[in-house]
Amino acid sequence: MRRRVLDALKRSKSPVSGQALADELKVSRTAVWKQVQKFRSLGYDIVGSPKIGYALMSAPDIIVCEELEALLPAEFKGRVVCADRIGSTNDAAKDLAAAGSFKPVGLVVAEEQTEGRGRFGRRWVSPGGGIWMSLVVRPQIPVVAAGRVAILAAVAVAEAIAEVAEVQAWIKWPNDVMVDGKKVCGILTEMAAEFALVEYLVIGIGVNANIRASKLAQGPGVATTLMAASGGPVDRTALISALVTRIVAALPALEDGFGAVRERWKELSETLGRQVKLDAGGSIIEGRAADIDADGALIVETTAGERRVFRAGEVTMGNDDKS
Ligand code: BT5
Repeated sequence: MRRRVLDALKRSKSPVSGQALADELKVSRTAVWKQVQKFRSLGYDIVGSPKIGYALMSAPDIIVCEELEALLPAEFKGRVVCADRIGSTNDAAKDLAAAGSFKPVGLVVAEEQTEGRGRFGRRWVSPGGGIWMSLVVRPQIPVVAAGRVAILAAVAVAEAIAEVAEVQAWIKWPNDVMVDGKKVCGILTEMAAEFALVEYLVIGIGVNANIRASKLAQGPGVATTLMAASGGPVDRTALISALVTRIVAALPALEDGFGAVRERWKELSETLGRQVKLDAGGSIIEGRAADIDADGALIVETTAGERRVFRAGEVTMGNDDKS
């Protein structure tokens, strides 16, 4: 019910009377009025007059947990945690998953992170206006196949950004999502395993959504935000729901049919085919990024003519065109 009043107002180009809303949603006019009041208290600017009806003038840029939950697949019901400020959503999600709460799935979302983490313990800048979230999933896969999740998640994020923010996003190996050649999203996947099987995976995703680029302080040319790229704020709730829905729908491909996900990753890749410098734990390898293997490892053809496989590392791209 909650969401339906808002959806009806969002859909309508002109004001809608309380009676029309009540008829459409098969509830009383008082119930409609109560919902309108609730949304107003959350910052939605809904004007209303008895003669003309209700009209939604503007929506606040906040993530309302109930609203988000209503957009997610059914298994998320009661398993979405929203916080204003948190250390790291990955840590919170891990705690909940380890305590057995997030079964079969779960999601933690925060408006701000004070201890946001990147790979190798690096700091992830997470001011208000971004999307800082961690998704817990429990695919029945061996630990060796877990690398595929990063590939699948990067594809889901790039596609969800294209769908919701309407900007073209590319993937930089292993799992950065780039817009206009700058980083707009980072993904940090962590896992708990028992013997050689995955117990749960925490997919941490940070998207610079509605943040002023100056707040990122990553230096010009390095990071960007969706707001800067698309010229206006994006609907963060819609983006979270689009990417979570895509990831969950694609999970069966971890076990069967991963080839299609890999092909999609390759189409969206801005790394493959380029001259790269790869920093693999201190040693620098130069060559052409030739392919990714079935588990998401990068295959580089070195200048010495060798083919080498890298599971982790840092890529810097050369200035050649991707062609
Ligand atoms: C990543 O690491 O790109 C993974 C980032 C994952 C963040 C999410 S947010 C939700 C969840 N909770 C967490 O605590 N983490 C996850 P890496 O590839 O190591 O990149 C880190 C580097 O990116 C830093 O050293 C900076 O140079 C740069 N950086 C930091 N904050 C950034 C931002 N907001 N946008 C773009 N680049 C950033």
